[in-house]
Amino acid sequence: MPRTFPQSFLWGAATAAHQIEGNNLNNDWWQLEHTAAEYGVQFSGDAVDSYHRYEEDMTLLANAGLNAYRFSIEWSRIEPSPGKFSRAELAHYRRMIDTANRMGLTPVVTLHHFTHPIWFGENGAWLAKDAVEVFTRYVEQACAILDGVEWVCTINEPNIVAVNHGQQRRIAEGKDYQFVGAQPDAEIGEALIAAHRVVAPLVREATGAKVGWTVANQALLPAPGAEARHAEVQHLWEDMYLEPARDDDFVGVQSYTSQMVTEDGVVPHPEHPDNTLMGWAYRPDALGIALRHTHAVVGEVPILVTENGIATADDDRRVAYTTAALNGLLDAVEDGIDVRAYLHWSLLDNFEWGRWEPTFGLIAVDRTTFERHPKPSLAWLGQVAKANAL
Ligand code: GCO
Repeated sequence: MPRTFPQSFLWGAATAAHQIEGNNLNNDWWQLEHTAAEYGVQFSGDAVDSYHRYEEDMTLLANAGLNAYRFSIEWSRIEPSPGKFSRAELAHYRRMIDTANRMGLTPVVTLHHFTHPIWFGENGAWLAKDAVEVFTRYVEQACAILDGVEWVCTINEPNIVAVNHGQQRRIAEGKDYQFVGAQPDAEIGEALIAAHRVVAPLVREATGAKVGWTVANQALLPAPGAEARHAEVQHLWEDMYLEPARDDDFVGVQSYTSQMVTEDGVVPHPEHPDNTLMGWAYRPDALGIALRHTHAVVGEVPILVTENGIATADDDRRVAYTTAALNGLLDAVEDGIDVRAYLHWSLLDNFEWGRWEPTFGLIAVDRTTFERHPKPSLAWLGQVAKANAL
């Protein structure tokens, strides 16, 4: 018996500007790529040139039978210097929204996906006294192009932003980069929460969109005896970011794997040596755990799965992983959890933040010619979407 998904379910794929556009010369990641070669960081360069090829990318998605596309707009293009906004770039992103709508793809638009303008970083990034004000000024300008957009995400994975920027802060303070055991910097986290609390109602009022943010969920499970430590880590890594979502129109769940919490903190599950190209355990059951935990914290706020996927060169494994994850999603729905969307990470093989090897895409890209090569998993996901059943 096929298992069916809720009515009007959104089926799509997700991307982020810096990972696919190419030549985001003016953001902090571009800067990092060009200063952190010693850590083996690779360049985004032209990425997969989706800045110019977004129409082709959306066509592939829509023709496969999917009905939604999550993408981000790039702050550093829109506000190349403080308070100076580029009408041309705003118009570019408006064209993307119009293109998606024309193709029957519901756009899910992210305002901040990991990158900020270099000048914002030089001013102290999220710890600057005026960070919230400066971010709000950008968001106000972005609202002008969001007319008719139904779903807007303010900040992608604030909990991971708090890890990454916490590292930058450590380095600035003369401490070493922490390869193991890095945790979210709670002070940066508080600044991100403050920003979200200001801009979410503003976007809601200006555009009528449903507004929320998307939280990385690691399906954290306690090692025997480490329950108290687990509760602390759960708060620091996820719950402090989920709690503000109780006031929102939706929350995004982003799930890839499960991790364990011991007295030493977050560690990989020892019993899962079966790794992916990210070095993460193969745990498609993580999505069900993530949905249940998120629901327990946010209550009746609707949930969108805004990212879920696997880095693998074996496309059959991608289908197997996604099938198992979707069964976990259906179990959660059967238990009364309000899940409205499944947006697969990712539409395209892309720049995985310093690395090109982990391929998450439903579509492969030849990085010399930029030719797109859809993988069988794209057609498969399209069939599931069209049937709205598994
Ligand atoms: C993330 C991201 C993506 C990553 C993906 C795989 O939010 O971490 O939104 O940018 O590429 O999660 O690591």
